[in-house]
Amino acid sequence: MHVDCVSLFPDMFAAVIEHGVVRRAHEQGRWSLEVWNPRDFAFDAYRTIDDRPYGGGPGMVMRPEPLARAIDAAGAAWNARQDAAGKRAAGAASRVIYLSPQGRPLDDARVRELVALDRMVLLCGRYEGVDERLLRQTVDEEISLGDYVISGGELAAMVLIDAVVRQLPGVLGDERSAEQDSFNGGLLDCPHYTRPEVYAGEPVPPVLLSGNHAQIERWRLKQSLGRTWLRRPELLAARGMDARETVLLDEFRAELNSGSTGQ
Ligand code: 9WO
Repeated sequence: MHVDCVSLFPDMFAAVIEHGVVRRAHEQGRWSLEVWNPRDFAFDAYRTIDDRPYGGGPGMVMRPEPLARAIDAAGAAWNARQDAAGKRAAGAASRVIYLSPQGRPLDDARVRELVALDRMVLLCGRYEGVDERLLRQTVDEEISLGDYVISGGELAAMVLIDAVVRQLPGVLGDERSAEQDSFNGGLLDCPHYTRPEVYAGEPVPPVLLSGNHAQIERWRLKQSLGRTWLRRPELLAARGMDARETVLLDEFRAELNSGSTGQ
């Protein structure tokens, strides 16, 4: 996977190159990153990348031409590399993605589809946003991470990079990747505990100390179902439950009413 980011703040992307699982995958060549600064593609005397909004109002809007040139330059560099590797004819899959609250909400299913791309171009807006004509003509897809505004698209782009890169083949260990299969099967994660056995008067649920792996697996699934039912009922409705899961969720509800945290 190759990622081209178009951003006025190239240095921000050190955050994703320099840390953790995503850094290791980068070092191993599983993905590559190039950042393109629209400032370098602004050719008027003042190298303007933004201007006042037509119709008036506060703030500034990013001009389309420097963004289009930056995106084109990224595409040309990619094509040249593909040609050099003799891969051009194969027809690689690329998408130009704009990160904004107007986009389609990102979920695990879409992340898994993006993993199949050879290349993503992530357009990072600043100020009040990007000229609509650039979005219409050049952007394939608009993605939102949620219903809130942040100061620019960079942090959202890095969240997307992290979510996609950790799903690339071989990036997470084998045991993790099996368990990571499809967002814990469409359920929220179960609670986790580590040492000490009693913390601030609260013990670890005894079943986790029992060594009975079938019972532990059963308890974890019950907790996942219960938490999803309590916190994100729409996820449960979207996914449905089999007979065993229905029994487990009934047990969770009964234990909730009796105040038991138990087995
Ligand atoms: C800025 C602003 C200032 C005053 C009044 C209204 C305003 N709206 C915005 C705004 O939405 N700016 C955006 C900043 C322009 C596009 C890039 N920016 C952005 C992306 N903010 N939040 C995101 C984002 C991306 C993905 N998922 C959630 C939020």
